Amino acid sequence: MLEALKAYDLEGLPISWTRFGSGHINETWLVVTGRPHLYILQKVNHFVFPDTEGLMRNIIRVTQHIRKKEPDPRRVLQLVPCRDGSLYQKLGDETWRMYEYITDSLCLDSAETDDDFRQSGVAFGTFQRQLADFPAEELVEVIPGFHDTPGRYRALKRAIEEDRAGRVQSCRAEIDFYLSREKTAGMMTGLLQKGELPLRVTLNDTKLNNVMLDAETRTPLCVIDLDTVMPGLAANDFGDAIRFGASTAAEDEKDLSKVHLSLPLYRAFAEGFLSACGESLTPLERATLPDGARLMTLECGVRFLTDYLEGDRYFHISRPEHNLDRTRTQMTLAREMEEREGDMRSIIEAI
Ligand code: ADP
Ligand code: GN1
Ligand code: MG
Repeated sequence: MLEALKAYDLEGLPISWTRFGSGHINETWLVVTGRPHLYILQKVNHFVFPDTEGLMRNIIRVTQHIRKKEPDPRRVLQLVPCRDGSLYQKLGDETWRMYEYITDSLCLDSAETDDDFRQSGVAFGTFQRQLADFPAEELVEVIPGFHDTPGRYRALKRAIEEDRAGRVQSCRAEIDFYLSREKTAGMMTGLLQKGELPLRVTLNDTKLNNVMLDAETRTPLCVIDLDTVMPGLAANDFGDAIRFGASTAAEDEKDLSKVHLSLPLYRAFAEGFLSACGESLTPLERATLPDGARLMTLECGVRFLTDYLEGDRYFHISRPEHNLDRTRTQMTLAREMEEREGDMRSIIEAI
């Protein structure tokens, strides 16, 4: 990390560097200089993102595109160049990059009020609108099949067959839950293949903690974590946000009696998202937003379970059964989404 820091000419001398944030993927550091000036230094996760050059090219292009429309530096991520002018550096097989820290901001792991969540909907909807005129085909598909739910099921079945970590016997109930829903997994990818849903530039990782809000007004500044920007489906961005943010408990809550789908939070997000997307969504895109929520929850649960069965190689964990706990919260949420499907649809229709 100190080696990576040396490549930058910062405003002031670094006086502290600490691990930061609650992301599951990258290694994130907050660097503070004596000025004081704050920076975010990140090591990109190589196991998750083998093509870090393609990934960085996507981020550079997307942030430049947004900056043309939005010159306020707090409203789009800003890469800090190394001394030699490059916007990222390779150290052996590691890739490091630095961003300006977004000052006077808030990054929430859970919404404190319905309005916080509504504002995150505005942030993700705005991101989608800002990139509506970006040529999606010029982006690198950094993780092929990222939201290919049937593909995620195939990976789960491979993991069950291989049983690398010897855990299959101990999670029969979880495996049965997910496999019994496999027949529903291909709905969105099927509509895309038939040309009924359009490909958009999407974030593909719309967790609440990937949005920065202004600390004072609690209105959106910008979307962060642009690693997975790729062509994708609007309903998946909507759905992944609901999966994470409309839950009454954390993604890794052990006490499942605390985990519920909050319809007030769902409504708040949908209002914010749809108001910011404007007229850009087609009627079918709007109608399939609730399906996006159910499928993203199922898919994420399938991914956590797969990683658990493979011995926790993908998501950062901080306790041995962390991925299994995450698998179970997603089951609880997915089940509630099935039960409340009618309500979820009526809310969208009413907006
Ligand atoms: P991961 O892929 O691991 O989730 P993120 O890019 O989301 O990595 O960063 C992890 C956390 O670091 C974020 O949730 C946020 O709290 C913080 N963070 C990242 N970039 C910035 C930034 N430019 N300004 C302020 N905080 C940031
Ligand atoms: C990861 O990077 P982070 O923590 O925002 C993951 C998402 C999952 C999420 C589950 C690149 O997101 O796809 O939905 O964890 N990102 C990647 O919390 O796999
Ligand atoms: Mg993140």
